[in-house]
Amino acid sequence: METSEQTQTNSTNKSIKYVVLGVVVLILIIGIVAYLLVAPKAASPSGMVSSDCSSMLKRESVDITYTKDNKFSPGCVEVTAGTKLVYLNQSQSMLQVGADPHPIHDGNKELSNGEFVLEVAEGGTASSVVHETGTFGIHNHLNPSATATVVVK
Ligand SMILES: [Cu+2]
Repeated sequence: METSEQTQTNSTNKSIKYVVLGVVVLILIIGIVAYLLVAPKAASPSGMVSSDCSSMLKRESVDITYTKDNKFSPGCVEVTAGTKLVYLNQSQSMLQVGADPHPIHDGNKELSNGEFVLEVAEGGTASSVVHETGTFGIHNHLNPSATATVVVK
């Protein structure tokens, strides 16, 4: 037989269980919503092309500048197959353009003129012609967090 004290303890345990269950469900819902908000952005460099990709179709050559603050500009560019990409290094250090992924660079080496890295001295330029269509990533091998996307159509 249960005493009234035990009955009270049991019902308190039950309410604690419901509260814990509620918190767990709430955390799951927040997690799913956060994932849905973040996932499309995370997928954009390799998968979908975001709408802020600069369209520079049907040009003979397209400039990609490596800026003073060590970023590629534009960070995403759409070009037509056969376009010459001209890398301009305006930073204070050597730029080594490498095809993603770092550090193995076994992506589309057309972006680095067939080389493991395409070196661009400070203030200098280097170029490479792209033919293969698709969405490709590049980075500065000496500063791999600096990346850009080239969409070849
Ligand atoms: Cu690299």
